[in-house]
Amino acid sequence: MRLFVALSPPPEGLAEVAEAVGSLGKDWPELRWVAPETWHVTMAFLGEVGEGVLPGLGVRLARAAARYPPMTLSFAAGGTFPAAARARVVWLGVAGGETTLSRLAASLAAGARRAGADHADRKPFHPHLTLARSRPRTGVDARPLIEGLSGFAGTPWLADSVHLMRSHLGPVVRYETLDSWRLTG
Ligand code: 3AM
Repeated sequence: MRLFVALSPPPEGLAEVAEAVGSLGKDWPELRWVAPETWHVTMAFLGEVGEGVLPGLGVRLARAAARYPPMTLSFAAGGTFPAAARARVVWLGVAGGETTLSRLAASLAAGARRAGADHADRKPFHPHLTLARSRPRTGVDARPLIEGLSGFAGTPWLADSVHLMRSHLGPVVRYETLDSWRLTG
């Protein structure tokens, strides 16, 4: 099964983003927008994981979560992967948490690795909320969109849990929450 670990921002925070993005999104036929009900902040991508790994994985992820405190985060400004002139992914940034957020991400990834859920192709951690992906493989020039999102500053929210998520790929991607752990450090 295809797994990742994520934060689930509260509905109020996501509603704010939906409102900001809704007005900007209409003029971008080259972008596929992610359905707001599936929005999340990926902390660690684990890739394909065998079912036998799940019990150990749960123990390791729980241990990592127990070492970090809840963090106040907020959505702020837009960005892209790679450069905005040929964007394949358009996202909203996550502010706050400072080094604690990236240390939590590293601990979750290390715990997963120790449990046997290793994903070799690991990119540097850059917390974000993916809003849209380009239809052309070459990407789109998303500079006007990023400009439109540059002033966005959402209401702060408390990240107090991490969730183990399963992706069900298909014409419509669906995410299933397999387990959740509170940040209690
Ligand atoms: O949270 P977002 O949507 O940015 O892009 C995928 C998604 O991130 C990412 O994992 C999240 C859940 O699918 N993802 C998919 N393949 C990946 C890979 N090979 C990946 N992240 C890193 N490496």
